[in-house]
Amino acid sequence: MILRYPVALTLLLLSAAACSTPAMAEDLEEDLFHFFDEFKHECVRNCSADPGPRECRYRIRLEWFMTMSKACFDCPRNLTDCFRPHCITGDGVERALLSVNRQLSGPGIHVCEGDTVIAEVHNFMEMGEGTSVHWHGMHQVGTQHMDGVSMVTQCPINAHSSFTYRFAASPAGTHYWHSHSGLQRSEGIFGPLVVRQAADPHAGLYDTDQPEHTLLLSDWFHELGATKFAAHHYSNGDNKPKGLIINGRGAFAPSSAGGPQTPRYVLRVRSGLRHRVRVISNAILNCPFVLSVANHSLLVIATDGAPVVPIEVDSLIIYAGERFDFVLTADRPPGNYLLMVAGLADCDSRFTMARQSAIVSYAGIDETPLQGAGNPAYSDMLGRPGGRQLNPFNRAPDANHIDVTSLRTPAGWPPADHLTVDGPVDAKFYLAFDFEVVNNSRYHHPAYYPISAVRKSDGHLYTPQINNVALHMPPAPLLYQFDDVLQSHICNNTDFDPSLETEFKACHHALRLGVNKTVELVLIDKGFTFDASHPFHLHGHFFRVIGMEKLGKNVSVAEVKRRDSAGLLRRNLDRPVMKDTVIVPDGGYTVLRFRTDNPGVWLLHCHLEFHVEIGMGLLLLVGDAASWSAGVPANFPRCGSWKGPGPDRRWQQRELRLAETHRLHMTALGLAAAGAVLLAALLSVFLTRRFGLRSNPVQNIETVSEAVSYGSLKAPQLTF
Ligand SMILES: [Cu+2]
Repeated sequence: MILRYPVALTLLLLSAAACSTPAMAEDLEEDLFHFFDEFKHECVRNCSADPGPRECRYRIRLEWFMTMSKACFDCPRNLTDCFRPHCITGDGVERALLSVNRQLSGPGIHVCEGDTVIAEVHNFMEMGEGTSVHWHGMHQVGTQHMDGVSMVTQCPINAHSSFTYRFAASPAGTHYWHSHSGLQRSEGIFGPLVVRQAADPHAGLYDTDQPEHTLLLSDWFHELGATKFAAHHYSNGDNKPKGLIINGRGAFAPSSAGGPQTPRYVLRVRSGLRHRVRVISNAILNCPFVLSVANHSLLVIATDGAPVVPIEVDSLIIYAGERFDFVLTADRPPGNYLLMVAGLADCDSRFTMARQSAIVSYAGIDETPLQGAGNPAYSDMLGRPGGRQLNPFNRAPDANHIDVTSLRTPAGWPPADHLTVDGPVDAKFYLAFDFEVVNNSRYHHPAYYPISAVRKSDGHLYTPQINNVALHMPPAPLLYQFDDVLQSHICNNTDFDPSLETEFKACHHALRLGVNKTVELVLIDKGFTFDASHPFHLHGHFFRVIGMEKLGKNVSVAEVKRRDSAGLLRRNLDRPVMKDTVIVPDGGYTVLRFRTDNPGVWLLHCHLEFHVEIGMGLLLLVGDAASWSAGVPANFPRCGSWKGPGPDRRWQQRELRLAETHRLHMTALGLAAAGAVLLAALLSVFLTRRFGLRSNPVQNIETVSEAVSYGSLKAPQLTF
């Protein structure tokens, strides 16, 4: 039958192919660019009316892209073009970036507490780099392998690969997500993550809580983060951000080009309503943001996802990784008002005066005339003079400058208080930092260009560390490949000979903590080198901020310890604020307490990208390795047989020798080994004399010494 009608059959097949081929191509195309709409996703809903839980799926596509690309057509001369699909304006200055779904910021994820977030991350980055995504603020109880820290909780997602994160949205509050691999956060991989709850203790304080009222603030370079990093660490390039963006938008000010500027973000409000506004800082460099709204006050009701007793201020300062929620009441004459953000520290009037604004536009008012105008002068964007300010930068608090230790957790919150910290402290650690003058061998070759030989103006680099140790990332995720990491490379400062204080030291810097203990951390910013403050972020936990004080321009660890023993460190145990990111005043301290109720490997680190990248962090090993890996699926991607270069070979060899000496002296096994070595030596001498065999132990020692010295031209072996 078929053979009798070959022509008809061929025509039928051809027509089927003609119909199906283009359709398949279309499907594929649609699939690749089928990005979700952050404001219209099915999981965006009223969590009181429909608490769920639901499964919420997202696709996150990471790729290199450009601001002001061809997708922007005639933007900014034609403002409408600035809102075309794939048009990323940034602050109007052209630069390469890493885009998420061809957007900047990446799309927001808005869910209800208890929903399951299922996020597919597709790595389309053309430079072949691996990646991972951290869900900043999520505690990942029982899902530590979803914390998204490359080489700590997972292997990086390889080029041309994808990985699906799946975790419970908890705790509620304003959070965000960002790459936790290398410098990718500085290149554009970040977006909001908001978890609303059915029973918000502050529900009576606002009328609306819209996803569009989430503001993600970031400092923004006019070049690649990697270029800036290399220029600063290997030469005399600066580390000062040029501009700021709010939700990926802004007008660069001052504009050198003149002419129309790219549009700023518009926050639409309705007269008479109280709007909950959620603010996130993605600061990359040392750029605390002071935020205020012209002619309006801010009623702050939460920070880092935890509610606080409401406090009314004129401005607030938000540090890298922090979040604040405030109520903005639209009670002024209808019009356009600027929400102003100005950078302090490395962004201040001494450097770049980095600043940005969004337009708070009352319903029925056209904001377009304001769009072309650019930003006001820097000095006009620092909040109302004499006004009340929350979370001050590097100054002692007073009636008008309220630090976070003055914030209180509402009575009865959280409902099941697992965060009691007024009982006995099981373990206390002093973690001190500064920009240390050490030959960081990664940036100052000890023989060719040691720090002592390089002028400050030529790129002399101070190294931010914790307790004089730099965190060197492990070559495999400690969470479930603990045994694949050389155990002698896991250390903290007590493992080093105190005489090595001024030497550069690096290892997989870690503190080992028991489960369900109350731990107190006294973070000390010695502040001798610069007046810089560091925002510290803890993964997997809330902590309570029970103390904070600026003692002077600088302070020694010995002085803080002396004050502590004399009972002079201020501690408040009356409903202290719950946070996961906090500033430490320069020349002062911040005291935190938390319960180790979430076993796993958790990073505690400075949230300034250039600082953590070169080692300002440490790993909290809560519980034991066997219990961590038990919670990780058997088929979870592993790092295979990759070998890391290990930390600096010089100290490593020295420390290994010290450790060896220590073992030989201190343990019975060591004594036995020493005996065996002695016997072997005697036997060797006997054999040499008896049979004339050659043995030259002195030469062997010199060979080892040469191999580990940077002064030698022989490259050290970098495998272990
Ligand atoms: Cu830092």
